[in-house]
Amino acid sequence: MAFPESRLRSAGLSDVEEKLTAGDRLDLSDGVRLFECRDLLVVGWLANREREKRHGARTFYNYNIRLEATNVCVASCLFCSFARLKPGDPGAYTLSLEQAWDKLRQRSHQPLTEIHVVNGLHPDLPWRYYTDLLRGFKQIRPDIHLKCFTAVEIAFFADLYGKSDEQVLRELMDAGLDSLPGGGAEIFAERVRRKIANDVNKCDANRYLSIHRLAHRLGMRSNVTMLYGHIETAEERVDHMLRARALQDDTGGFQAFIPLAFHPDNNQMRKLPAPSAADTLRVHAVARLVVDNIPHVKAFWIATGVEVAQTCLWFGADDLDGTVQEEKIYHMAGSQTPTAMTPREIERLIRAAGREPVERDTLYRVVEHTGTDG
Ligand code: V47
Repeated sequence: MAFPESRLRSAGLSDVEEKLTAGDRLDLSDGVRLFECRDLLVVGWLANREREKRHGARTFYNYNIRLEATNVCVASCLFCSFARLKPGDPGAYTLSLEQAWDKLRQRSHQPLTEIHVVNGLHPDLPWRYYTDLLRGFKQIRPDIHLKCFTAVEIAFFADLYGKSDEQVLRELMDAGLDSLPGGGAEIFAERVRRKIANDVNKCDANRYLSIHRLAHRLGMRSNVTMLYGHIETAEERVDHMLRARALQDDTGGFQAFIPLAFHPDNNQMRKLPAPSAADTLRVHAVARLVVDNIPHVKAFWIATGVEVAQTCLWFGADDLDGTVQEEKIYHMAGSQTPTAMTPREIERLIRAAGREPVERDTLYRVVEHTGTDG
C-alpha cells in the first residue's frame, strides 16, 4: 500500500522514499532529516515498510534469563545506576559461582534457550571466575545458549589479566561462550563518549567495534546497542548507526540493532528527562531505515516500557528480546516495567499489537512448542 504522495512531499521525504524503493542506502543527511521531520507517521510508515519486507508481521521473542553476577565496577559511567565502585560499598554485590549457577538451577522447569550475562568491571575476581561460570552453566543446561559479557567487559578482561582480546574470546568460547550481547556501545561519537563514559577502564568505540569484528571472525554472532535520549545529537545517533552498518558490511555478524532508552533515576545524569515515547518510536524507525543490513531491530521492552514496545512493532522493530525474568540495570535506573514476562504474556501483547509472535532462539531459529510455562 502506498502512502499518500502529498503527505510524503509535505514531510520533505519523497527523495528518501525513492531511495528506499530503489534499494539505495540512506546517508548521514537522510538520517538526520528523518530525525528532524515533524511527521512521525511518515517516518514510521517508511520503517514499517522495510520491517514488513524483511519479516512480514512476524515478531520475535525468546525465552531467556538475565543474570548480573556482580555490580562492582571500576568504571564510573554517568548514566549508570547499577554500578558500585568497590566491594563493600553500600549495595555492592558479587554472586558466588554457586549462587549464580543456582539462578539457572532454579529454572530447571523452564524451557529456556538463553542466558544473558552482563556484569560490572570487577577489579579483583580471578579469571577462573568467568570461565568456571560458563562451564557451570553448560554443565547444568548443556543446551542453553550463553550470550555473555559485553565488548567492554572483554576489553577489561584482556587488560586486567594480561591477555589479547582474541585470547580472551577464545578462552571464553572454550568454556562455553556462544555469542556476545550488544551492551557497552552507548554512543560511539567521541564527544559524547568522553562526557558520559570517560573512564580509562571502559574501551573506546574503535575497540568495541574491533572486538565485535573479532568475535564475528571467530564464528560468533553478536548484537549492537545504542543508548539514546541524553546529550547526543541527531547527527551523533545516525553516525552511530552508520558505524554499526559499516562493520556489518564487512562481517555480517550482527543479528540485532538495539536502541536503549536512557533512564535517568539514581545516576549522575538524573537532571535530564527520559526520552519521550515519540522519540523512542522514531529512534527505532530510523534505525530500521539506516541500518539496512542488520536483520533485526529489537525494542527492548524493559527499556522502552511495554506499551511503547508494542507500538514500536509498527515503527520498524520486529523483536522484543525475551522473558528476562530478573533485571537490575534498568530497574535501578527507574524502569517501571515488570522485571519478567512469561512467554504467554509476551505472545499476548504481540498479538494485541496486531503482530504474529514467533519464539526464537538466540540465533533466530524458530523454537516450536514451548511457551507453556505461564
Ligand atoms: O551497556 C546502563 C545500558 C546496557 C542505563 O544484546 C542504560 O540482546 C538506559 O546492553 N539507562 C546493558 N540504559 C543492557 C544491554 C542489552 C539489553 C537488552 C538486550 C541486549 C542484547 C543488550 O544498558 C549497558 C548500557 O548501555 N544502560 N544504564 C540507564 N540508566
